[in-house]
Amino acid sequence: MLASHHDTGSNYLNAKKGFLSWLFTVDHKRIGVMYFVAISVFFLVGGFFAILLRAELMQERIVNATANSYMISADHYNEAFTFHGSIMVFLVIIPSIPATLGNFLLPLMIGAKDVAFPKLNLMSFHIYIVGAIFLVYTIAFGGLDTGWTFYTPYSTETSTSVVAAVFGAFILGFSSILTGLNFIVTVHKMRAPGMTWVKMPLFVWAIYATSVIQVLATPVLAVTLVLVAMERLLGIGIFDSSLGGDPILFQNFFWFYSHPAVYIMILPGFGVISELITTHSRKSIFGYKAVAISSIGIAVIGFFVWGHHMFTSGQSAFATVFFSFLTYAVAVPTAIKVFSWVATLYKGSISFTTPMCYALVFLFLFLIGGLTGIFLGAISTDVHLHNTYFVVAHFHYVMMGGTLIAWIGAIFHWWPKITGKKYSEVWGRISAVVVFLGFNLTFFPQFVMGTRGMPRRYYDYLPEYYNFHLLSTIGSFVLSIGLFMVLFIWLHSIFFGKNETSSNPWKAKSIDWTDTAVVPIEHNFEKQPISTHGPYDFDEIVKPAHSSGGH
Ligand code: HEM
Ligand SMILES: [Cu+2]
Repeated sequence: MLASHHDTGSNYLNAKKGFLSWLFTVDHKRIGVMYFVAISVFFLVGGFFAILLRAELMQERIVNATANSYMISADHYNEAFTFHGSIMVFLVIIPSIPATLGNFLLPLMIGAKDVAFPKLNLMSFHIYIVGAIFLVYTIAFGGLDTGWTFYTPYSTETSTSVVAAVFGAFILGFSSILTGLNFIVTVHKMRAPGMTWVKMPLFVWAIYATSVIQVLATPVLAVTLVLVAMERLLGIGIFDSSLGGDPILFQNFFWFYSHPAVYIMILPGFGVISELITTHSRKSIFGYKAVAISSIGIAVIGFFVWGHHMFTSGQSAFATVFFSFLTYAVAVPTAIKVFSWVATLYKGSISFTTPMCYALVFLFLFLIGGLTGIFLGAISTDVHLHNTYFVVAHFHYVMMGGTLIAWIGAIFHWWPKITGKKYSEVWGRISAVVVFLGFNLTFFPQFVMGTRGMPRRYYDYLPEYYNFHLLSTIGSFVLSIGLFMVLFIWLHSIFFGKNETSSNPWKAKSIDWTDTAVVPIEHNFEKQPISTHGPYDFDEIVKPAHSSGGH
């Protein structure tokens, strides 16, 4: 029973009962929880394929091998990395923070009863599930072997289920667009009295900037994917050069969405980190306005750098220089954030809680991920590194080391608010260490072998890369152990964890903690909250009361 000391015991979790009361809820918190469950399941599916890939790559080169001498054949290897990539990008990383925590927290943080359009919000979730079914359908029927990027001309020629997959991604795009619209209107129209733009928590700024990109960029992907399907079904000659089309046009379209999309992935992570670092070091954020505005800066400049994915695609020299320059420009607002977090930590009263540990893991890994992006943004080095494992390592450091780690840290941070339960702090910290070690062991060797020329997306390789692949595979096993620990901590907390008794165990200052019950009630607040101070006005240095739970 989830009860608190200052309410009647009724909260959003127990207000209504039964499976259907969840499936058709319009409560933004329940919708957030449903996304959380769905995304976690897809993460397990995507992770399964990752382990399959790593297991194959652990196999030493077989002399005089045929494609079928290996654990998985060359063709199945192509399918495995396509499933892994598309599931992780479209079903996990893009929706991860916005759909789960954005939904759960946005109204709570700005003191609103719900998002602006609750029914539309529910619809976005249902659309997400339908899109996911189409994408996952290809695993069982017809396969998919194009890579998550669906590059033409291969995607218009292969015999696998490209149409179903792009249709799935098309549908998922609508979920993303509608969620973004909903959040934009919510931030503009639903803020509590007194909550000016500069009093909004930085997570809200980040979700806002993300939503703008979602609304502006996603339609381009949708149209592109429709064109791929049309090309396959009708041969209209958009991308096929024999019909007068241009396959490079696809790359321009695709990256016009997909580079902004990497900021859809990382900006919410940035938002999370600003919350975790301030709360767990009892410090106001260093340079609030700079951090807030840099999110918008990243969102805007991020639209003009897509050509850095095409340095070697025959792009003009002028375009190449132009895109390289802008790529450096986008690194500036990113660096502003990193400096600001470090300055916030400086002389803070840091408590090494599980969320803080994950925030530190994020800082370390994202720094490596971001800095290696600079090597890729420089034309002379990218010509060598493009399509090698260096790129694979780069984007895993930013997408997994960044977004996913932030997501896990955030779930730990808001766990008491979401579930009303405590979790094991000790095991939480241990999991952060195991994930950190496993992650670096998996992906750091990939930088090294990438610089030495190991190409990406190959099921086999020359003997000189064997040691790197072996290390990487061992690392992936360690990483899996760490992630399963996280899963068990959460499950253990749900079934055996002690009830949380404080409505604000971390002594945070934002409305989501200060004005809600231990577990928020159905319409969030007993009475309309009024914003009287900034989200990081920690007046006294206090150690959080929440220290340990169910161990
Ligand atoms: C912080 C500054 C960053 C810079 C300067 C940067 C730069 C680049 C460049 C130039 C490439 C193309 C490399 C090539 O294919 O040869 C690239 C690839 C990539 N980056 Fe970044 N990046 C940055 C951050 C990020 C972030 C935050 C994410 C995601 C959260 C991300 C995700 C990716 C992905 C997914 C690819 C590879 C796509 C593919 O070919 O499959 N990057 N990055
Ligand atoms: Cu990019």
